[in-house]
Amino acid sequence: MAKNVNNNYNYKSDFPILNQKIRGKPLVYLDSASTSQKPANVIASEKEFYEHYNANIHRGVHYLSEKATQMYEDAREKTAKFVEAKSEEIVFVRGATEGINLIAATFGEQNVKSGDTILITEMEHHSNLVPWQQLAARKKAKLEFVEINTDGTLNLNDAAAKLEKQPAIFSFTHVSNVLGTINPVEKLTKMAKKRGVSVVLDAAQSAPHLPLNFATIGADFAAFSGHKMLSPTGIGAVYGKREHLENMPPYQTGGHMIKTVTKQTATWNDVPWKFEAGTSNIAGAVGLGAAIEYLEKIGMKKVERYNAELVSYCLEELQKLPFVTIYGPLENRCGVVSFNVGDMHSHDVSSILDEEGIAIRSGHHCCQPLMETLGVTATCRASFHIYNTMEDVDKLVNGLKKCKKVFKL
Ligand code: 7TS
Repeated sequence: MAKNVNNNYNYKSDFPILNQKIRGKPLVYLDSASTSQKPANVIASEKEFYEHYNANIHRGVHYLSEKATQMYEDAREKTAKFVEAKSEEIVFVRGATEGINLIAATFGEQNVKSGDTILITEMEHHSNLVPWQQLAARKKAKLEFVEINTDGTLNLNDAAAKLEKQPAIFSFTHVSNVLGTINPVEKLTKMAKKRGVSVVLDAAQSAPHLPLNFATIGADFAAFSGHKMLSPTGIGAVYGKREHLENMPPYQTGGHMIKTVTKQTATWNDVPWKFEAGTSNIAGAVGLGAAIEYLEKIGMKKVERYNAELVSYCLEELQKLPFVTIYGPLENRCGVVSFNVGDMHSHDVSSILDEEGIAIRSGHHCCQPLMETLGVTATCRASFHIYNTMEDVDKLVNGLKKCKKVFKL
C-alpha cells in the first residue's frame, strides 16, 4: 500500500494530459526524464502568446514586437533568477544538447589545443559525450573519463587524479539520467578550479528537481533543457560566465546576432544575443518562464523533497522484488530509478506495463558507454516529477509482478 503522504502534494490535476485513460487504464506517467508533462499555465501561456502577442523580437518598433520582446526578455530574467545567474549570462538555445554543442564549438574550439585532454565521466548522456569526442578529434586532443564506483556514484579519487593532470575542460553531469546519482558539484568544481580547469555542467537532469545556484557552484558553463522541467520542447538555456561569453566566437551567424554588417565583414551583438542567431523560439521561452513560475510557486526545495520521497519509496518497494535488479545508489539520488526485471528485455517490460497504462522508458537512455560499464545493453527506467504519487509507484510494482507471472520468472 502507498505510504500516507502529505496531501499538499496533489499536483496531478494541474496537468491536463494526465487526466486520461491509456488502453482503458488511468495513465501513470513515469517517463519524465525523457520529457516532463506540462501544467495548464504553461500550455495557456503559449496559446496566449500566439493569440495576442505574436511578433518577431528585437526588430519591430510596433506594439506587438515590443510586447513580444519584453515577454522574451522577461523569460530570460526568470530563467536567470531560477539558477541564480545574471540575465546576460543566459543564452536561449533548443536544449541541453544544443547548449553543450554551443560550448564545445566556441569555448572548446578556442581553448582546447592539440595534445590537451578533455575530461568527462562514465555516466554522461551522449549529449555530453559526442560533442567532446568531435572536438577532441578536430583538435587531436584526448578524451578521458572519470570512473564510476560499483554503486553508481562517481569515483572522486579518480576525479582528483585525473584533474591533477590539468585537462583543458572538465564537463560532467550534475545528476545522472540513468543512475540518479547526484554528483557533488561544488566539490568537483572546486577541485577543478584549484588546478585551473574550466568546468562545464550538464544540468539537464538537475534543473527539473533541485534548487540551483550557478553563482555558488562556480562552473564556467552549464546547460539545461526546458522540456524536462515542465516547459515546452525546443527551449533551454546555456549559462556562461560573462567574460567567457564576451571572449568566445559566435556559434551560429546570421540575423539577430550582429551589430553591423558590411559586404565583407560583420561585428557581433552584445551578449547574450551574440549567441542567438536567427528567430528564436519566442513562444517556447515564454512557456519556459511560465514553467519556472509554476515550479517557484511550489518552491524548488519542496519539489526536491517530494522527488526524494517518491524515489526512495520506489527504491524501497523495488528492493522487495527479488526478480528486480536496481542500478545506481540507494541514497542521495534524484529523479530516476533504473532497473531490470529478471532477464527480460526492457522493451518487453515496457510493453507489459504499457498494457496497464504505465509509461516508462526502456533502452540505453542515450548512455551507451554507461550501459557497457554496467554490463547491460539496456535498462527500464521509471522517472518522476511533481505530478506523480506514491500510488503510481504501487501501480508500477503491480505491473512488475505481472511481468514476473507472464515471463515465469
Ligand atoms: N543531459 C542529460 C543528463 C539528459 O538527461 C538529457 C536528456 C540531455 C543531456 C539532453 O537533453 P535534450 O533536451 O537536449 O535532449 N535526457 C533524456 C532522457 O534521459 N531520455 O530522453 C532524453
